[in-house]
Amino acid sequence: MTECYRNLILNSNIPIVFHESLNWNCLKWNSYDWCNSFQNKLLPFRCGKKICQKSPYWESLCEVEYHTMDELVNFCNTADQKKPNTWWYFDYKHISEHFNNVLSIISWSDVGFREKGPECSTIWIGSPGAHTPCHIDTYGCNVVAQVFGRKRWLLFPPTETKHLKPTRVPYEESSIYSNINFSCFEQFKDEKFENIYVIDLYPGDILFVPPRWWHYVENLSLAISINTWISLKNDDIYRMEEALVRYFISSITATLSDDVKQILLNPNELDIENNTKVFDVLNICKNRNTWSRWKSRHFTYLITKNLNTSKLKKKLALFCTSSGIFISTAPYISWAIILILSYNESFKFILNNLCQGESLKKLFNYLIELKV
Ligand SMILES: O=C(O)CCC(=O)C(=O)O
Repeated sequence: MTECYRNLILNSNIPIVFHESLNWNCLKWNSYDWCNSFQNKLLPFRCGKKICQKSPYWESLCEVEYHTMDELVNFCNTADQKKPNTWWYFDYKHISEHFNNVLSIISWSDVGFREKGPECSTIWIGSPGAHTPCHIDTYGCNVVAQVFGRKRWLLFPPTETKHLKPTRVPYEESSIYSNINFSCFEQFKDEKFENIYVIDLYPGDILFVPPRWWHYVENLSLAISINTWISLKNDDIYRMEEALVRYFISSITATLSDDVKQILLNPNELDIENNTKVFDVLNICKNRNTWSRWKSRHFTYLITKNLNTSKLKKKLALFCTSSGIFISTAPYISWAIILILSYNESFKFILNNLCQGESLKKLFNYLIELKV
């Protein structure tokens, strides 16, 4: 049976819900059992307001407050009277960093992923109304276990990207967000989606989210879910492309005003100038040979077809073979692209298309089409 889950998950390009399929012990726990297992630990909760505004309630707008699990349970029991318009979310937390004592409740081998230890899991605990704005995750696919309470998922296939108003350029560790505020019905009731899946999860349910499906997620009650991401073959290529985009975008925006940055940048990653992670990723990709798989597909094409400067060509060719040289030649690449973009009215168009998740590949293809 567990192999059956695995095969279905790895071969599906639509979401799958396995109802009441988990048999983890914690499914028998009530809210007090959960409180006991967290032992009065103070947890950082993202705190938001249930307000109907035009844009999504970005994670960076939320204040962080520290509370225990007991306080969360009390808050959920009394919030309606005391603070009707607020929610708390302890979200996207690596479980092993916070609760080593609850690791034993998790077994991904029950769903066919024996290679995934409990430590490869993230936990999401929140009050009713706590939510994650609509986005896609750039890498992997997602297996979600609903262990307590009820949670609603709105899921959209990648073909809906055109209707979801992606916000911005994706780069390393990015998710790509939609500009639509799904926590407020008024803001999306007039949008025309061809495909939308509404899935309510109950304790014991398992949800599979295929790669690059958009999702908006909201707690319908005090709810706890635990998930793990399954890596996919092309993740390292996407990771590398995003790292390069991050590098380009940080160069492009370095001298811009904060107002312009607000428009161009991922609201959750305004620290774009911090590029240390980029080089870590590029080095890992170099070690895994991602460079050779990628450069032959896109980069040499860019060099030969588009950048007709022999000096630059030489430098770019060097760039392809050594990440050490990458560091010194990368500004050239950035500036070449900035130059091209700044003379081209399609700048905005290109950035918008970058937002649609194909990152550099798209940029390069557009440059080729535009014959710049
Ligand atoms: O449960 C949530 O609030 C969001 C989950 C999510 O975005 C994910 O697992 O990728």
